This record gives sequence, structure tokens and C-alpha cells, in this order.
Amino acid sequence: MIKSLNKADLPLPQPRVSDPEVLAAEIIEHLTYGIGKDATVATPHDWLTATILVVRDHIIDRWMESTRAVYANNAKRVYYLSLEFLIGRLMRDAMSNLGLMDEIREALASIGVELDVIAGLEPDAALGNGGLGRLAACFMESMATVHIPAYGYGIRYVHGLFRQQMADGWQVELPETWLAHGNPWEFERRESSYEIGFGGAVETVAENGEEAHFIWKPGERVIATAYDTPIVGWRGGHVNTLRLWSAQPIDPILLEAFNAGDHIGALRESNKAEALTRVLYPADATAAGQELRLRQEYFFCSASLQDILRRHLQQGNELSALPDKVAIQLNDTHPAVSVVELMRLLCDVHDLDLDTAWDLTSRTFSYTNHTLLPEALESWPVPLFERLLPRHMQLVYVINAKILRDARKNRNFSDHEISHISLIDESGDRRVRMGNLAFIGSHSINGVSALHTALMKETVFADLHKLYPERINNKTNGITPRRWLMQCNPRLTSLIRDTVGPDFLDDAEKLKALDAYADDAEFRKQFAAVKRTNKEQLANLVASRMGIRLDPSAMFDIQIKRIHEYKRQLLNIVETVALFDQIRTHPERDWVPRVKLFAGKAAPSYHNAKLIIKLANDVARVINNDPAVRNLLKVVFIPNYNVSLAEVMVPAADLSEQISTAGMEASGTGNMKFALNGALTIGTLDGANVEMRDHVGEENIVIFGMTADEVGKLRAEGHNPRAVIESSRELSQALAAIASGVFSPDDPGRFSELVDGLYQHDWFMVAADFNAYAKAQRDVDALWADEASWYSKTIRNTARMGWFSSDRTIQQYNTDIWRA
Ligand code: B1N
Repeated sequence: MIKSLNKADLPLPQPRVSDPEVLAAEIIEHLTYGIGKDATVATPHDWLTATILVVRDHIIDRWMESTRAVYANNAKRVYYLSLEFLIGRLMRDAMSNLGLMDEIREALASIGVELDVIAGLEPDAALGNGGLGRLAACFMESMATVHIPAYGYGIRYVHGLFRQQMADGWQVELPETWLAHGNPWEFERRESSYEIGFGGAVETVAENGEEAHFIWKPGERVIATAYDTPIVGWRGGHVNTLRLWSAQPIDPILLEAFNAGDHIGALRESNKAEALTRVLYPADATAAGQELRLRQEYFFCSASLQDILRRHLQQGNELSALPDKVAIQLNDTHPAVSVVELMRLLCDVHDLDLDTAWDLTSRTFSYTNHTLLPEALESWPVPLFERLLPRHMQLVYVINAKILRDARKNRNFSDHEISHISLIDESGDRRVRMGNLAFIGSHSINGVSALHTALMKETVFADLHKLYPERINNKTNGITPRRWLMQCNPRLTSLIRDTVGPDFLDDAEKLKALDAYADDAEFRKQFAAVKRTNKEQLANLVASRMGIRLDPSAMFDIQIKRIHEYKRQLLNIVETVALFDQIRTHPERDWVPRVKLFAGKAAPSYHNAKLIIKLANDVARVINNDPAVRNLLKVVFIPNYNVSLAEVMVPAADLSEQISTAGMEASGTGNMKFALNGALTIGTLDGANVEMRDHVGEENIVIFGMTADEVGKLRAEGHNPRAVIESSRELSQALAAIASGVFSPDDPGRFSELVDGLYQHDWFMVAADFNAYAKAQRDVDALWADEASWYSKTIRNTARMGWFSSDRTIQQYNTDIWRA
């Protein structure tokens, strides 16, 4: 029946009313008919689910409208391929973007349910490790906000990033179970399922005289099934789709084996298929080299590309129009196998010749690089790649031959340079270089801060940059001001609105208007009062979770991020130990009371990072129990850092620690969140800190330490850390205390390897930067002592951070790369 209708003329759902009374009725209706519960016995979780279902209904109207409009205009679509989406909770985000927060709060109150209580029960969707995954989530929200038709493609991991517990100060990893109560945000799309192959062999069909045709006959197959989550932009104007793939077996049970009595064997295939999307690899800024990871990468790339081509053709487009209708952004090299998968689909399934397919492919893809750390650059052993993806291996060779031929024609390239351009690393066991594949298969390659982009050109991609000098460009990262100001800091948002009006809500650069109030004593008082309340809220969280009392009038000095040697939590801890020592020797001095807060997860196999967590906890125990420091110094490591915890910590910070070894943090985005929420930054000239200094002004940020150039030079010349340490009494005493077991009397040698590393090579320049850092910290103390000037500076930070909105970043991607 429906076939005979023009589908475009079918009515769209009517926009819903947002009257609290109607909303309350809708919540009860979902509770009753959607969940099958009576209000008298409903649990808080039931109320949460019912409320989400109501909010979801309000999004769906606009979702269908958006999807239909994009289809009707045959608009160009952006596809953001990412192995990680660190979304966090969605309910507050969706309610706030739809402008329903107050109405839902009132509706729930009228039926005796407190919004904040049920909102706190929503699990974090932790489908990412850190900055890279959170960036993907901010981008999804911004693409919807600026009305770019976009799909995010990723994996629906059953277990997101592990839950971190402390056992005697050591990190212990527990499985994360975000789907335990079901996921009311998602829609399973059984009809959008694709077969994904692995292994097997390639058959050649040579037709007389014509180009040989290749057919891949995979030895194994699994099904990828789509789960869609709507992502609503600011003011609900546009809704995009996050499509996550889940792996399913082709045969849920092998009947023959089952009937023969092998009940376990009958499930083996099924278990193997489902294992593919069961868990997120917990490595941040390191390559996870196992076969399962390559399988995950290929699985989600193949499903996404089949889906993209199906949509493109179904819309009536020609394959030749692919780059005009489709822009695919590769979020780091994790989806780089897409380049050869698209080639395979175009050549083997759709019969295009190699040159045409290559032209379409490289005009469709673009690639973002997120790190220069050598241990993070993905490469796969040729034998593994060949066994799992034999046809793709052939295509890698074909493309490589073509590129190397071009490079050789160009006399400016030495053999040495050509060996760097090659897709195959021949320096040891032969490996496929995924960074080179992503670069060669893309028309745009971008870094994530100005410094990082400059370093990309000089280091990892120097030779490819010489061959394709117009491809590398910069897109400095950003954060969504909806989650990272409006939702996490409602008090500051109200204060800003009451002071300069609501324009900044739609354009973060309008925060500039606050600049005029930086020296206004009354406004400073209000700004300080908001900070104080946010600090009380964090102090309550710490008291209830950890039983530690914090004084909200002390300076809250916060370092939260993945634990990594290059991020230098160790520098912060060693300086804390030195400060502790000084307070004890000079109790008469006028010390600024500080609370040092840490949070972050270490990769489970990263030995030194886990030792650093233990050190922070050991140091905290000793300092917090020493009556001599009174309330002048407290150290707290809050377990299980995640997006929701960040939403409480960021608004409560006075001082933001962004102290990575210069040249090693590609951008950072936590740095932006803190400054936007009125914290002062203490940081190195690394990543986006450099541009933050340019925007907030150098008098409103505390910069210290070596530059990236100086780090490079010192490493090249040979750094003598022992001499540096011995020339600093403060540093050598702090290290001696740590190495001798002052903080680990139960195991005095526990930290000797950490300290030895500083004496022997100090790769991360902890010793080299120590004096500059310690001095910068005393400068911060001096600034804190002048309260009026402190708040003037923090207000100027908030006022001038608008440029770091991910709306700006996304507009730049769209103008320069996607043109959607
Ligand atoms: O990406 C962020 C940047 O702000 C950070 O500076 C950068 O460290 C981060 C392998 C990564 N780079 N590389 C990763 C994550 C997971 C993985 O398996 C590498 N993460 C970053 C956003 O640009």
C-alpha cells in the first residue's frame, strides 16, 4: 500500500508540546506502556528510562525532519569514522539542547521524582579512552549544531573503558557494563546489516584480453548490525545519527554440531563473532598491536563503507559523484584500512578500473593525525595483514607501486626518502604503515594544533609532505560549550547571561563581552562566589566518595587526564613532595593552602603509569596524615575518572595543570575546558597551550619550561640529568625521599625504578624542567595572594576562550575540507 504513495508526501510527526503537565503524562505513559511498570513500584532506573524515552520522542520528530531534508536536497554528507566516541551521559545534553530542562524537572517534581537523582543514574557511554574519543563526541554535537548533515560511524562495544578501582593505592581494572540496564537511546536497525569477511583467498578471473578481475572468497564471515543514536544540536535545530556496529554470527548455533552432542562447539563460531565488538582496547596514544584490533578496525570500516555506498546509490547518485556527495574523515589511522576497502568495493564489486577508483578514493577521504609518538603509529606485520585481508594486501602493493613510481620520477627524492614514503616498512620485519596509507589515500591531512601540524611536516610526514606539499593543514581542536560550560557549569552560565546577555549561547566568541567586567569589583565577587560553590560541590563529592575533607577556600590545583609519562604527572608529584618538604622546614612562612587533585586511568599494561598512580596515592597518604602541614597541603587521587567526573571537577578548578613535555601533546582539550570555566593554566608551550596563550594573553596564563625546539636540541646533544638533579637541592631531596621509601615504608624500593629513570635518561625532561616548574608554582602562589588580580585573570580566560569552541573547528573542517 505504502508503495503507491509518494513517500516524501507522508506526514511527519507533529512537534510535541513542552508543557510540564503534558510531559508528566508522557513520562507516566512510557513507564506504563513502554516499561510495563506501575508508578507505585517503579524504581529510580525505571523513571530514568521513562524520562529518556520522553526526551527521545522529542528528538525523533526533528530527526526525521533532518533526515528527510538531507535526502530531499541530495546534500553532501560527512562521515566521521572513529574507533572511539567518548559520549558520556546523554540525557542532560539532549534536554538542554532541546530547551526542555526546566519543564522536565518540573514534570518529574510533580510526580515526586527528582531530576538530579535519576540523571545521576544514567551510565556514561565510555566508548573511548581520552581526548581523541571525546573530540569525536564534541564534533558530533557541533556538526548537529552547525547543521552539517553527518553520520558518526563506530563500534558498539559491550564494555567501554574499564572501571578503575584502587586497591591499596594500586589501579585495578574492572569491566564496565553500560548496557546492563538496556540503552534507551539506541535503535537497533536489523535491516541495515552487512556481511564482513576475513581470511580466505583471492581468485583471479581473467577474461580474454580484458583486465584481470579479482574476487575475494573470505574464509570467515560475520554480520555487522547497526545501532543508531540520534545526536541533537543546540536549540534542536538539526539531528544527526551516530551509527555503531555490533558483530553477530551468521549462524547463531551450528546445528550439526549441536545435534551431534557438541553443545559447546556448536556455539564456538557465535562466541567468536560476538567477541569482535565486546570490548574497547584500553590504550591511549599507543598502538594496540593484536589481531583482534585489526579485525575490529576492518569490521567497522567495511560495514560503514558498504552502508555509505548503499545510501549513495539508493539516492540515485553515480559512483563518479562520490567525492561530491560524500566526505569521509578518518579519525587517526584506526580506520585507515578504509582506503583499501573502498578500493576493493569500487574495483571488485562495482567494476571500476584502478585509476578511476583511486581518483575517487583519494578525493573522498581526509585524515586527522592525533599524535607523533612513535609507539602510537600503527603498523601491521605483512603476514598478519595478508592472512586476514588477502585482497587488501594486494591493493596495498598496487597502490604502493604507483606512488613509488611517481616519487622516483621526481628526481628530488633519494632512496632513503623513498623508503619513508613506502607503504611497507622494510627496516625490520615487514609491516604495513597505516599512517602512510591514510596520508596517500586522502586529499587532506590535518594536525590538531598549530604546533603539532608544524611538527608533522618536520618529522613523521616530512617526506610525504615534500611529495604532496599542499595536503597538510591545521585544524586546532575545540570543545563544545554546551556540555563544557552550559551543562557542567549552570551557575557560571547564568551569571554570564545576567551580565552580558544571552548572545554567547549561540556564538561562544561573544563571551568576549565579559572582558569589560574583568576589573569590575562587583562582578569579580560574583564570579568568585560561583567558583566557591562549584568547589564546595567537588568537596562534597570527595567527602562522600573518599571520606576526605577539603577546604573550599584553598586553591584547587587539578591535573586530570590519562596517566602517561609524557603528560608528566610525575613532575607534579615530585614538586608536591618538594613543597611538602619546604612547608615542614619553614612552617613560619606564609604558604598558600593548596589541594592537589589528580584523576586518570593508566593503560592496564603500562607499568610506569601504574606506578605513578601508586606514588600519587602513597604521597597523598603521608602528606594528608602529617599534622605539620596542617591544612596547607592536601593530595587527592579520585578514582575512576570519566566524563561525568570531569563535569564536576572542571568547574571547580582554580589552577589547571597542562605540563606535558613540549612537542609531545598533540593538542590537549582538557586545557580548553578548564580555561573556559575560569581556571588559570600552568603549562608548557605544547599543543594548543601555545594558541591559548595567544588568545588569553600571556599575562593571563603561567607558561614555563623548555620549548619543543629546546627539547629536541637537548635530546640530540645529550641531556645529563644527573648533573641537573645534583645542582638542585630541592629536586635531589625530593627524589631522595621518594627513592628511600619515605612514602613507601612497607616497600622502600618501590619507586626506585621511577627515580632511576630520571637520573639515567630523563626522556620526558622532568628533571630538566623541574626548577622552572617549581618557580612557576611560586609565581602562581603570588598571584593567588592578590585575589582581585587573580579573578581578573580568570575572568579574562573565560572571556577569551570562545574561539576554542568545537563549532569553530567544525566550520573550518567544512570550509577547507568537506564542503558539505
Ligand atoms: O588526541 C587528542 C589530543 O588533544 C591529544 O593531545 C592526543 O594525545 C589525543 C591510539 C590515541 N592522540 N592519539 C590518541 C588514542 C587511542 C589509541 O588507541 C592513539 N589520542 C590522542 C584529540 O586530538
